[in-house]
Amino acid sequence: MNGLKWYRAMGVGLIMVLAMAGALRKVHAAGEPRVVELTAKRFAFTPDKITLKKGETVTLRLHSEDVTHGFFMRKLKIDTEVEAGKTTDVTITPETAGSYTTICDHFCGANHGNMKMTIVVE
Ligand SMILES: [Cu+2]
Repeated sequence: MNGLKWYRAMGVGLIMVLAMAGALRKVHAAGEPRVVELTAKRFAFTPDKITLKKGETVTLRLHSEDVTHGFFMRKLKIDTEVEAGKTTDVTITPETAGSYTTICDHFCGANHGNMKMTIVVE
């Protein structure tokens, strides 16, 4: 094989590898759960009510705008915290329809006990 052919073969090979990598990335993106963005700030979650589909895997992406907050709902297997100014992901697949009250279980101030939101599964 002379030098020119070798370079051409390498070029074709490289293009094929890049094309395959691109195709794989697309497949992966299609399989990723839907993301629902939530914000925690003394003493509320925004939005304060979301509706999810039974059996659908979703990622709840919670951002704290002020201090550390908790995010807890045992039946939905949600038990996490989000630090001040940071974002935490929790991925769930709700299996039972109903209305679930999700609370902040990390003391964040005087009205902490009223900090809750509703997750409806239907
Ligand atoms: Cu809180």
